[in-house]
Amino acid sequence: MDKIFDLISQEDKYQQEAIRLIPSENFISEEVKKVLGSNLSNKYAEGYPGRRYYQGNKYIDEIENLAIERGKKLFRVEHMNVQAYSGSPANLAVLLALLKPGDKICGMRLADGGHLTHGHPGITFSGKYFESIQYGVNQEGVIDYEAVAEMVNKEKPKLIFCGGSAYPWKINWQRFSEIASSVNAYLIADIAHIAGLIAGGVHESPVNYVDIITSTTHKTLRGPRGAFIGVTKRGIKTAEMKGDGELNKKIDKAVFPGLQGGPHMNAIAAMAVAFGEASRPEFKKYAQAVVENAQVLAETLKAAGIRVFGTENHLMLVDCGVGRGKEMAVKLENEGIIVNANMIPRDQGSPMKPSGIRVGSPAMTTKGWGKKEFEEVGKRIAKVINS
Ligand code: DSN
Repeated sequence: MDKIFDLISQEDKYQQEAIRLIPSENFISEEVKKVLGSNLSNKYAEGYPGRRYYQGNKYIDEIENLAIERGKKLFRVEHMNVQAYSGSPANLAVLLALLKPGDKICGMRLADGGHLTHGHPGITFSGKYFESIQYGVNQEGVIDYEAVAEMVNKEKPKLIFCGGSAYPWKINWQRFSEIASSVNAYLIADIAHIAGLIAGGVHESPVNYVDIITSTTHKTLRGPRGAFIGVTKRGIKTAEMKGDGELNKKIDKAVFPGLQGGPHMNAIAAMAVAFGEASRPEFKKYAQAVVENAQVLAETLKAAGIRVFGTENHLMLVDCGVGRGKEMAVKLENEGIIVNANMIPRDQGSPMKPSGIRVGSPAMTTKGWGKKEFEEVGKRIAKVINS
């Protein structure tokens, strides 16, 4: 048998035994797993339902339509594209659809909790091919909305991203909407981290405040690795008002043929299954537990004298002392507790030697952990950091 199967079974065992606290990871259901490994991998389906460049797509069209319909209903958007291979291509598709190279974009700094695709300067596509301005957080790690408004008013970006990868607080969608409207900018909510919390009803949806919602489907949403781009009512109106034409078509054209070729139909079908799972009452309970468990963990760490940023969602940033984040992450890994090193707000360390770790509750909550287990693991983490 191929060696790869042996490695997969070792990884399986490791995933079952480890305490997995990386906030962007989760455990998919057996149904999602089955669909990912199905013969849908065999298909090529460039194009969209009813408009394919290949024959033989009658069932594929139904599958993609089902994913779209379930996704639209779950996130209450007018249009959904489910073909982007993951979150980064989804964000790039939005930039390709709405802007010209060199246009100005605005997003949260990576070091403050943002994402590479939100205009991180120098090395990324979003930072090299667009002029990027970046906002940050205050001393407490909360977005400084007044500073964002001031910067946006002065710089007049054409597009603003809100949302991030290491931001432990709720986002004030309404405030962002006012800021974007004041300069007639498109507003994009990247909800990759909190999509499950929104689907589960424990976080407010940005749908009434933003033009486009992008998200991965594998974090708190607990689906396959993939992404969607949702166009809101507001987005359709904004594009019309700007004379930009039909936003739905622009997004679809940007994903295919703009950026990608054939969609991964196994992932799209698995997304349909995950959307179905996320619309059930059990998922609401799950989302609620994710937030409660994260809060118990944060409080346990704080009670041990550790500075913690958060939390109102599924994750927190834990101050381990200047430059000690990676060292702590490695020590915790040796104890079977898996987290990632991360910058903390106003970090005195560096990206390669950050001062914090990022910790989250989604995966272990899926495994059935409750407050007791999160309190226990909090004490173990505190012991390592304080030693
Ligand atoms: N790398 C993802 C995360 O872990 O949050 C974001 O791209």
